[in-house]
Amino acid sequence: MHKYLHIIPTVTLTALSCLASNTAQAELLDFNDANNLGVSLGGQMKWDGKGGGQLWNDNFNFNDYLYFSAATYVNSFEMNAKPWLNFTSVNENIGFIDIAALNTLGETVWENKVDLSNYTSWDNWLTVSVEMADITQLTFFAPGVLPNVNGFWPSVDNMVINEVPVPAAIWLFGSGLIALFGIQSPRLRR
Ligand SMILES: [Ca+2]
Ligand SMILES: [Ca+2]
Repeated sequence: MHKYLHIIPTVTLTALSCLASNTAQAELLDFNDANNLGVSLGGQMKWDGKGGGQLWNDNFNFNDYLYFSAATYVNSFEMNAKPWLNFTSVNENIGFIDIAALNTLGETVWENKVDLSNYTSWDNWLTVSVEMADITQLTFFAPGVLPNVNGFWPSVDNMVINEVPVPAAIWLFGSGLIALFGIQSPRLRR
């Protein structure tokens, strides 16, 4: 037996299992059903059905949280400056909100300052890209305190989770196939 031959089944099986498990779990959380959100809400994060069903950050002087029941690959989510369809308030001061993603160890592994000034129309949402693995919590920092000192109630919708980027999966699978044929071919030519 070729000295590298034992690696082939391992590499191929690893690639296949990565593809199978990750693509199978890819999921869109549309938050349309209050009883089946796919996340737990903390702080002042709330749900509202006006406009389709979305989460919104109540009380701009306190942080809000989303929790996953298990470590999750977070791809992206959408945000709007309004908490629900046709919302108006004289107290609005729309602007920035800081967001962080924490891993299973409670470490902040991703941070972003989001400007929602141009996202006040219900048919215009900002896609926030995260693309981080092993996430258990998203923190939406209070926009009403330093450093932003804005006052508004932004909403969150259409979160994509567990969708591992396709190029990486194909590369893994491809490398398994190359190993398979690359090592076997000299013997076949004899
Ligand atoms: Ca929705
Ligand atoms: Ca809040």
